[in-house]
Amino acid sequence: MSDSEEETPDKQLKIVIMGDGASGKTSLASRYSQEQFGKQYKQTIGLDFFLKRIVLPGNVNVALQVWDIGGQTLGGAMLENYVYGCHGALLVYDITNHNSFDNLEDWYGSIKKVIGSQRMPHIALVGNKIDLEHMRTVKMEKHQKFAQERGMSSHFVSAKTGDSVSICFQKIAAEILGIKLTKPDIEQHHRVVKAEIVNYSKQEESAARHLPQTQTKSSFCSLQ
Ligand code: G3D
Ligand code: MG
Repeated sequence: MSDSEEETPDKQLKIVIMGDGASGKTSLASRYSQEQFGKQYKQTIGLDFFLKRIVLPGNVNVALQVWDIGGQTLGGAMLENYVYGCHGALLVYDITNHNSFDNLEDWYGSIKKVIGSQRMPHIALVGNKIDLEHMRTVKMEKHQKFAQERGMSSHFVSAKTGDSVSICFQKIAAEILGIKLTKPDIEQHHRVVKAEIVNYSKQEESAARHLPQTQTKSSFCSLQ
């Protein structure tokens, strides 16, 4: 609403990021805000939000007001203010931390409580830290079931690598506004994360012979 805004966006959406501590909420907000503005995301006490302008198909200008609930915990006194009037909520968990997934039921409940009899906002289930896929403890089916049962949209991201972060917000905004994203729209936002596929069974021996010991060790990750 400030006078300094040159162009009035067609729509303004309030999106809140919720979930357990250490699930990666701030990292996600930071990753998303930096990619557009190249500015350092600042964590402040109390109100943590930034504005991001995006354009959706049909030339719809959208200002996304993204709120990071910061250190707010379940049942926190300020939670109501964060959730109030939001159009969308991201329920974020860490795919390597089952507890953070289990607690989403309560986070979901806290939104319901604030919203009361009013229309529920769009809720997105976001599994973060997919760069740590080998350490995943929350099964994909559990994630899908949770989302389906509550009519939530479903996303997997890595705030660390940036994988699927931008498209996650784009999809959520589009869904709230009832705008359909085409395949090219989606592809445009997909950040390609390069991964080297190495056939260890064949290369292990030659790698061990040709590389210094430390380098050989770092090429392996443990699969569970
Ligand atoms: P929060 O805001 O939900 O409390 P943070 O979570 O954004 O502070 O992140 C908590 C920790 O998880 C941080 O590690 C952060 O670097 C890490 N993290 C966040 N997102 C990802 C991710 O996608 N992949 C990986 N591998 N780590 C992630 P530290 O060590 O700083 O506590
Ligand atoms: Mg945080």
